[in-house]
Amino acid sequence: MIESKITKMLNIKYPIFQGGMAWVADARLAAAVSEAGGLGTIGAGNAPASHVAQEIDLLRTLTDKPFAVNIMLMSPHSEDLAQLVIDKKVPVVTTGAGNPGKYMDKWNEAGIKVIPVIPSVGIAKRMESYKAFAVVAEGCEAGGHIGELTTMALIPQVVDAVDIPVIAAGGIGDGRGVAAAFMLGAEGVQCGTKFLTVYEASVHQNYKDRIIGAKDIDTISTGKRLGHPVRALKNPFSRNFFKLEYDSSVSNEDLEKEGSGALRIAVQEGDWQKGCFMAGQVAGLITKEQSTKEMIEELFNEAEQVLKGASKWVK
Ligand code: TUI
Repeated sequence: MIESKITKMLNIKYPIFQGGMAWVADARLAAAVSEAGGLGTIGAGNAPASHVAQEIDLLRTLTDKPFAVNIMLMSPHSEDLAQLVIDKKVPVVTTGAGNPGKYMDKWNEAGIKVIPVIPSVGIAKRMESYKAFAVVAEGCEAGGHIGELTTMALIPQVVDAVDIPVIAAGGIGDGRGVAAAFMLGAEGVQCGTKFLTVYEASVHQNYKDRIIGAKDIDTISTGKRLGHPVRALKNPFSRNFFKLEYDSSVSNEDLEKEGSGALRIAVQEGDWQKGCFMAGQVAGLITKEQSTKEMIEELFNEAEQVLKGASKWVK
């Protein structure tokens, strides 16, 4: 059993959040994670509030355990979603891809526990000043939209800079990674890629197969020129995007157009030529499909063994 401030404060069994992956993190996946003892998350992505409202209602028919909704702040629907989570009395809100500052007061007043995902110390401190409940500090090993720093460098610096709990994300793919996150001072972990291959993830089989088949060097970060770098599997889509990014005759507008819709194509159609298969560098550690419950139990059994054995280094 690994207990932390996060398990106690959120009333969950395992200190693990499931990332709010756009198009992937639906009610079925989130409910499976919460039922297994972690914090399941519905990822709003670019979906309208009406769709997310249905997902929240569906999740509540599947579990009565705590859950989160992730609001991706680049979404055109963020304003509506900010109100929806209040109306639906969502217990925990995580945010990504931006600064949630303008919503913090009303979320705090509504009693929502707000846990922004952040890529740097400065932003973590700003979130603490806005009275965030905790932060998820995400290193650039993660899949999807990423910052500059690695998890190994980021976590201890954020832990030293803030007094609120820090949850580590990016590059955590097995029990050793979970144990390492605790050693760096984190109170919990968030995983995304690891949840792509669970049975309850409604992701195209091609996506799952490509994650399972990936090696350590099979991801690439593209889109830095647009101000929002994204890590995904190397494939015809991402290699072409990388090429266009370094072609000065291609405008930023055309580059944005090239990327739009590509994540949905990967998740729903499994199209290896045209899809953006967002994934973290731990894809190379993922070797099988399994149930969410088994995956979380395996992860924490291994982490416990590693943490218990850690004293062998000290003479
Ligand atoms: O948000 C994520 N990962 C995501 S969002 C996403 S959807 C998307 N699709 C295409 C292009 C861009 C996004 C896919 N993956 N992770 C959390 C995260 N948040 N990473 C980095 C940040 C972040 C960046 C800047 C958080 C705050 C921030 O603040 C900037 C400011 O102005 O304070």
